[in-house]
Amino acid sequence: MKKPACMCLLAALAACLAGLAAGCAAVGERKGPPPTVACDDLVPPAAEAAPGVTGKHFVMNWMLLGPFTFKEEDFGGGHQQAAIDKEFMPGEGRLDGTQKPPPGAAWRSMRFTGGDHMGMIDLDAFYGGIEHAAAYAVAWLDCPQDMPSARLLVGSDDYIRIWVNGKLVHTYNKERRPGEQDQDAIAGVMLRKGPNRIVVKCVDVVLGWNFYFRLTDGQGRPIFVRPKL
Ligand SMILES: [Ca+2]
Ligand SMILES: [Ca+2]
Repeated sequence: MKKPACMCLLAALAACLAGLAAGCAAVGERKGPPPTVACDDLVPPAAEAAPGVTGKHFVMNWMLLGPFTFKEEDFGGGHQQAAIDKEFMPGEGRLDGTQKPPPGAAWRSMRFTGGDHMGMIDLDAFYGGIEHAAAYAVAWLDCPQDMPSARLLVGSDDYIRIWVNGKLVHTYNKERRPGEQDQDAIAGVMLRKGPNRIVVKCVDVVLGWNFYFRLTDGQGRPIFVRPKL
């Protein structure tokens, strides 16, 4: 049965409030392509650049697809690490914002601010504090030149899987953990001149649900991210 308009408005208001609680600024709901809405510029560091990290080094513009919920007893219960292996969307490593979401999920473009946690993409607040859930985050990073040995520095609460230009480059599926900056380092990532697609899958078992994502060059110097939105 079709929901009354007032119910839809209430749902939209609740989602908006959840977004505000997440310390993120809504940049508008997407209704379809183009996927370039979440495209940022990467600015490689100069040779003399200092290694200091600021909020401007984290990728904060993402197209989110979710939430995909599961049950407490799924995946063997307990820590439920196997949830990160589940393909909640077919062809998950190549999501680009054009795929039709299943019932209960939606594409939404968001610019997060991190709030009190520099660089945090707070999915738990964004999705209203739900448990046993997964979401995808897609971003396009525009490189002015080939970067053959970029390094990804990521953190997650709880599990995370990452694809770069369709290639699986990282999975964290050990103990549940609170998310922090730079928990995992992925070296030798090839970024090519022009747009590069990043797909993140992040799974929450309980409580906090978030991830962090920044890049450095091969020498560990932070790459600056210039939002296009
Ligand atoms: Ca949660
Ligand atoms: Ca958690």
